[in-house]
Amino acid sequence: MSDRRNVTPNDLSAFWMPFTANRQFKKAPRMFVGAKDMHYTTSDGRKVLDGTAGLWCVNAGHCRPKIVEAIQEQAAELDYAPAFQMGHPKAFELANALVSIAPKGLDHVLYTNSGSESVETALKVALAYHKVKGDAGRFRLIGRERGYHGVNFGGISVGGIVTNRKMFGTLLTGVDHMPHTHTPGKNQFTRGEREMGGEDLASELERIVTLHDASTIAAVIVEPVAGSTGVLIPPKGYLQKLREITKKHGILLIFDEVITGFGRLGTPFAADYFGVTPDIMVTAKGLTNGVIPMGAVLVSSEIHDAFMQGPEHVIEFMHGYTYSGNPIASAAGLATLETYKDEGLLTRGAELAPYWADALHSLKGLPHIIDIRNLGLIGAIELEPIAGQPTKRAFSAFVKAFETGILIRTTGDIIAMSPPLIISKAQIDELIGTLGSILKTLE
Ligand code: PXG
Ligand code: PLP
Repeated sequence: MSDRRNVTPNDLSAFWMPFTANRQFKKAPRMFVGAKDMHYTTSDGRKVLDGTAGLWCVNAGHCRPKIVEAIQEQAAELDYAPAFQMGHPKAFELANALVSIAPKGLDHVLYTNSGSESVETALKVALAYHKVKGDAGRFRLIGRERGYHGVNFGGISVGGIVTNRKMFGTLLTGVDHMPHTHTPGKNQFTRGEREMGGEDLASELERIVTLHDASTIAAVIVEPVAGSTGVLIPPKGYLQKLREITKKHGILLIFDEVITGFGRLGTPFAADYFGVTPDIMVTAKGLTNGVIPMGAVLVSSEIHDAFMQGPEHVIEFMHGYTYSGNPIASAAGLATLETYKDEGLLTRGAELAPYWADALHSLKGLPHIIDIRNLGLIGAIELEPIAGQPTKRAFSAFVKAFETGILIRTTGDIIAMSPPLIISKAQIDELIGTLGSILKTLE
């Protein structure tokens, strides 16, 4: 056992950091100590322009007054209330507020504390729904290659990121995957949705349904726009076709809107952008502006009502978290939705998207860039990997960007950006201009 007396306040060794190269980080740490609106402040006092809304979550910008006050007040008034067999008003208020901005038909909310927990919750609702309807033969879950659905067992099982799966044994059984929608070498530098092959790609689901038989399939889960894997914009017609196939076969369609929810595409949800309503919608991140951990799963009345039967004293769905609908998270969620509403942020992305797209695509022609993609206020720049050293080129862009004063994200050799929805045009110019100058210096 290590001797705890040896731990000094500045010792970085105890915290085993998530999705981080720990040894490399601890040799040259990058620390934020403050944030306001579009900027972070580093431990050495520099301002860094936030090009990623934290990790795709701070959609209204940092330390917004309404949200800060709501949290402070709630912490002093009611800190915690038991989540099971007890309630408090704000959890109900927030559920109503969420339903009022959600696509029509998604009328009930289950709370979680993260995107990963939202995914587990959604998958369990889907399986249990068929069971309560007397259709227990529907046990299969269908995800997609390169899909990211968080890091818990259900999520990595339906997810398709090999490095996130391969260490963890058998995972869930009864899972299959559709092909991903990444088409390197085709459709590069397209603005918005890609033209080719959407219906054909979605028809792969029909092949999987035929293979397993529809009567064994409970649900299909996809990100409307795959974010974590490097921003894969769906080809035109793809999501519409998935909806058509799932409906035809009585299979539930789950949209994982952890990244696309809360205005990222210039509409409240991606479901609105694409005109496709799923049966279950998974959210987190932007729900509380990233400030307090919280997620929410929205389900149709048909699903909810299927559970509301049998003796009334019996718990209808054996699931929930100690912190489901936590009072402080609920207060943060309500203040976040108010901030979005006050400032028109859930649709502001639609106004800015053409300017954002022009700025991003102006980088075409710089060294190493093999693709540029955009949708709403999401942008990605794919770099040619250094031969034999994948991820290195993009990571060095990330480090230089941080040192120069902008925050970007990289995954593999793809740079992803998703600024807070309050970004100004001048700040878009600054972000993309700085990134352009960094790309010119890359090895
Ligand atoms: N589903 C999707 C679609 C996500 O993008 C999760 C589930 C899991 O959420 P939690 O809250 O458990 O992390 C996510 C999270 C990145 C990045 O830079 C993406 C995520 C998280 C951290 C970094 O791409 N997505
Ligand atoms: N592990 C143990 C021993 C517990 O008692 C609980 C909750 O009561 C959990 C895990 C789950 O924790 P949570 O509800 O915060 O997800």
